[in-house]
Amino acid sequence: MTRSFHAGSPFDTPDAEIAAALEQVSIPTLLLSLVHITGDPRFIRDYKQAGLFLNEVQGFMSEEDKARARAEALPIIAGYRDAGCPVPDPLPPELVEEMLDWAACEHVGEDNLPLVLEELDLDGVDPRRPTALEDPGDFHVIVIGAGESGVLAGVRLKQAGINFTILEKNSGPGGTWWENSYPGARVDVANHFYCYSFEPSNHWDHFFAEQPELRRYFADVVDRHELGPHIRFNTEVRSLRWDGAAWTVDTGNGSFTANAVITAVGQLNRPSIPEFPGAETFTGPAFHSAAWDHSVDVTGKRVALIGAGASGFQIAPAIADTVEHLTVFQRTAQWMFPNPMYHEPVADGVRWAMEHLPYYGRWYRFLLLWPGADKGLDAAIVDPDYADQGNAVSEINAIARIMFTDWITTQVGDDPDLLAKVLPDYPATGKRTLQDNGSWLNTLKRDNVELVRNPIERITPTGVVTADGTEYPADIILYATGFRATEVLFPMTVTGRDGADLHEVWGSRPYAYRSITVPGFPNFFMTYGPGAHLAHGGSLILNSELQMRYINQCLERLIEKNLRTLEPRPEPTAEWHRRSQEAIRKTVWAHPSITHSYFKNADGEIHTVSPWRLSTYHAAVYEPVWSDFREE
Ligand code: N01
Repeated sequence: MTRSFHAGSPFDTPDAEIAAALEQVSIPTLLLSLVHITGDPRFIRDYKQAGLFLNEVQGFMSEEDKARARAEALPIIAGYRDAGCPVPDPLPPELVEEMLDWAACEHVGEDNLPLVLEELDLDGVDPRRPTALEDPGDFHVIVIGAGESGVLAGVRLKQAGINFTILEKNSGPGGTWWENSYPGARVDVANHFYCYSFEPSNHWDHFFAEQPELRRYFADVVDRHELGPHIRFNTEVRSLRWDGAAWTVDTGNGSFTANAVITAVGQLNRPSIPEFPGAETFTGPAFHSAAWDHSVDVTGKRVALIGAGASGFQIAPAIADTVEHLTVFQRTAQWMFPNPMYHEPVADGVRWAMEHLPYYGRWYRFLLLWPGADKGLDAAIVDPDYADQGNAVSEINAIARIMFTDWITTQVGDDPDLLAKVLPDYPATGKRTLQDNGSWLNTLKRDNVELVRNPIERITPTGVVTADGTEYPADIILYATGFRATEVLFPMTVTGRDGADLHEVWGSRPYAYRSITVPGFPNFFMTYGPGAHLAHGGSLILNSELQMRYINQCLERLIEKNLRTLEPRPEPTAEWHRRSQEAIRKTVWAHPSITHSYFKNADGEIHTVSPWRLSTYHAAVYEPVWSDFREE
């Protein structure tokens, strides 16, 4: 039997080191691995988890049970080592399902199994990998962007044997993780889930990696898959035009032609800086969080931080102890999710287990996926029968509000002024909920930090003035004011059939059939397009993998049937858009109390966010319904 990566690599670790590692691992995950090593289901039947909650990976098990599990595990793992770490026999499907239910602390259910089993990938076959085409000919694909989804597109196109070129505006890969180098930048989805299913790095330094580590991860994937020769860096796409037979892609660095185009530009890429009157008169350095000017030293300076969404929330704690004074201008208070692991390093013992214990990494991924994905949607969907709609949209949503409120009030303590500023006035999870380990409120409580909730009126040469006339002096202004998230594909011009301009076709309401294709734009595919943003959780990498499998199938169809064009028909596209809009209006994100949110366009409508469970979207893009497409 060949050894799949997921089965763990052989080891000769001495008993004492194994015992030390077992002190650090997730015990539920260890027990699941023991079932694989021994084939004996008693390791899940003899132990019970008390529950599964996001970022709590010990199943709330008692200390006694955890100690018992470690004691049982040590001789079994030592025996496995002494036997040469043989690849465990596959487990019967019923037992895997029992393990899933045990790990989830609930019945995972038929609907979720296809997605979950794919993510587990116990067979180690990389189930989303495309089959290599027998004769791809000279069909050529342009991928726009070498961030998370562009690198993925490269991997999958290469595996399929399709010619491709990736055009990237930056001088290296990683997209968001290349650009966002501000102090404190780190991911807010746990990394053992926020990584490609087929490149499950076991080496993360942190559970929520900092930007340099993420940037390295994507560069490593590029190297391992030998994508370098396919990428043109420093090449920004300005426009693309369908000429009836092919796409012409214009960049600041030459023109390219392609049979098909895949956009992989993300939604959170183009900085948005509000037009505050007088901003141009400010005499000090002023820059956006995604374009951090590392030549500017904030040490000992008076810093105005405008915006406190996910980026500002990370910047403030990272710079507060070096600046002389920090003024944080926050328009809307944010809900925070308690996450004690947010800044925690991954212990050596955990890394050892990821590397060597069979399927430990796969089950750990599941422990992150299950509570971290569709559970968030449960709390976001409006229950029309819930009475107190101003406060919460459902009973679960109300419970989240109580929990988050408690997290905030306990930390603030006896400071009613601060509490009034930091407690949100809209239902929980109505905007992106931030991961928090207490660092935000600790920062706001510092003597050299002030949180301002009054609206900004103007900027002067020396500071920021709010609507009440107060001037806050500043040497540096940091704009952590987010991105042009609702302007999909901005600022590129995309011209399709008969000269149609995609942005004119869309207006302020971008749409796409299954978030990927648009009628009138043949052989044009989007990753992370309209309706693909995951506001409720999950990992965008997972979403991209599902989308890319679908795109690969479309390309395969074009090539193998020798088609000239493929595009969705208007009727199924309109139907998908109608259903998506109907669903999105019944979520907390559309709540009328939320006036500012990057999910909403200028009209207060939501077109970029997915209202679907991951399993629903998985089924929708598992394979194309060809009758929904027009082929030529
Ligand atoms: O952007 P944001 P971000 N006057 O749009 C404020 C991802 N991300 O860069 O809330 C005054 O969330 C705005 O105020 P309001 C993640 O998905 C991930 O912080 O609109 N203020 C808000 O405070 C995240 O959600 C990670 O009222 C103005 C801030 O600027 C997304 O990127 C890290 C204003 C913008 O917050 C974007 O996060 C960072 C105005 N005119 C980002 N206009 C991790 O993985 C805007 N604001 C950790």
